[in-house]
Amino acid sequence: MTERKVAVVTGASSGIGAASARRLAADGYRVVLTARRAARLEALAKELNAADGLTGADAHLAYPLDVTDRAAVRAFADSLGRVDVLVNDAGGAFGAEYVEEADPADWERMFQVNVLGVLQVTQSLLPALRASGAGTVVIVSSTAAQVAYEGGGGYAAAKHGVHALAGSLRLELCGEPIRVIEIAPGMVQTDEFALTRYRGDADKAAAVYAGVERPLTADDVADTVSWAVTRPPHVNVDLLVVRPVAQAAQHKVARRPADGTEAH
Ligand code: 8X3
Repeated sequence: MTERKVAVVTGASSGIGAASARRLAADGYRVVLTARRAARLEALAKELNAADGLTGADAHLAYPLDVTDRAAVRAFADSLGRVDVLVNDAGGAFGAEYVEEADPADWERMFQVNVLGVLQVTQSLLPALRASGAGTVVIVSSTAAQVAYEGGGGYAAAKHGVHALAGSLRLELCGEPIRVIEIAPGMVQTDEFALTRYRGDADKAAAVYAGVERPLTADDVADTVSWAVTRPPHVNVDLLVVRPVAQAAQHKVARRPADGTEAH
């Protein structure tokens, strides 16, 4: 039996999920990495195991999983022993069309991964989190969980949905030793988020961050995940909003124009 506390991280193949897994491993957790892309997960688990000198049952684990596959999520939960922390990071934005033009299939995918994925993984792991005596559920939402913006209708609707899930769950678990933490990042520059939203259009993805002085990185958000998770168990960080200094609000972003002069 492992002595380490166990943290399950979804969406751990890249971006905030991978950074959070790295950070929680550094914090001393045994990390169970899940995402659909097995090769990436296995490479990260191998890296973390080499760094921590872990082998066998104590080792960090890569478990390929699609959080939208209910039966697979159940089987995953059944395969686990101890679980102290669950970080729900799997998510994404698919398309940036205005509501008038949006494809309901994109919205359905966004609801599946951003809302129902969190529901299914959280439901399935609650018994183990409860059994830990001091469980933590982290939901990585977005500032899109708080405000709508043009072209963000489906994503904002899904993230508002998972914000509501976090709120209901926190109320329903009141009196139990499980805390529910929502972390809402604003502009974070990762390899894939904007590229996925713009369906692989690298120019449009790059334009999101153009001229912005230091957008947040995945490591910056992982730092907040780590901080919230490592507070004493009676301390619940209900909602943590984190943005780059250059983004005062969703629509208020300071950008340097291409000629280098300052403009706000
Ligand atoms: C990502 C932040 O501004 O693209 O969740 O909605 S934003």
